[in-house]
Amino acid sequence: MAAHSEALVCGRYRLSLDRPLVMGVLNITPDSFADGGVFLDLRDATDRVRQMLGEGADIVDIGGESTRPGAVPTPEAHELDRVIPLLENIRPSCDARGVPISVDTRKPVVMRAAIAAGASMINDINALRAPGAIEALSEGSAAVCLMHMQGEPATMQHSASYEDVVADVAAFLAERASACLAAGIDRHRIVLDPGFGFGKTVEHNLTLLRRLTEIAALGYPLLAGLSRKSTIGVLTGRNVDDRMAGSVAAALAAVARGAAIVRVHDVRETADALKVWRAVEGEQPRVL
Ligand code: HH2
Repeated sequence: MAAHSEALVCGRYRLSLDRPLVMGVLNITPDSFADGGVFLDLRDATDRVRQMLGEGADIVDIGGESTRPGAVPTPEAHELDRVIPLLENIRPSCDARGVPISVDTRKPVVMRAAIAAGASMINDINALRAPGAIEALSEGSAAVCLMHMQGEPATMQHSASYEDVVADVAAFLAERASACLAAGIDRHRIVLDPGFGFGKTVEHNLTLLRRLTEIAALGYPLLAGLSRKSTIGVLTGRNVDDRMAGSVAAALAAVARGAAIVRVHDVRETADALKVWRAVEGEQPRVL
């Protein structure tokens, strides 16, 4: 189980990492692999975020660009039009619950606009490699999730190859964390993510999951995003909308190997599974 005694500085929030946290995902896109087209309507998206808050989300992650394998990049203006109104809509409910909002984006303009509109975290699958991205984060106190990806979403699943996937991913993440530190981003604002499914075969993903403690040893909180991904589909033979149980199992496996945050579509089920998990691990259960 994650044993971080520290807290994550997340804008105006300090998230205690003494228990694993659930990050609820909502994509306001036509083409996301799990929920694409479901929450295009702003009201539906807002309602789903409120529902996730009730289900136990510790962080809400909203995205306006799909990065599934084969995805076509979203123009900046479209991404802003999707994300900022939703952010403004959900902010009062999130603030009332003390739940930080994360924005999943690779674009510095969107990062800056999101932070200005109240986002407390930027979740970047590109690990702040775009020109101007580190600068967008270096002022202020928003947290950043640096994720590993080999290649680009459009082609990343065509020829994934590594010397040693765990060592290669760890070296990349260590370099990106150092770049952030050098730019003045405090280490307590940094989260690392091995990027399950981003330029990785099923075997790469399983190896990373089995050896996640080696990435946790870098000393930063780890985020793991396996929810409904194709590896779960391959292992279970289930379609994307029928992968909840497999995803919960993967989330628990990640937490057992040091993940501090799990990024999931099924908030309620994951939060329940983690409650049982924590009770088994010795924490006093809250009797309902
Ligand atoms: N996975 C997805 C998107 N963003 N961010 C992090 N940090 N880690 C992940 O594993 C991760 C991520 C893909 O999932 P989803 O957002 O549901 O799909 P899409 O990219 O098609 O919108």
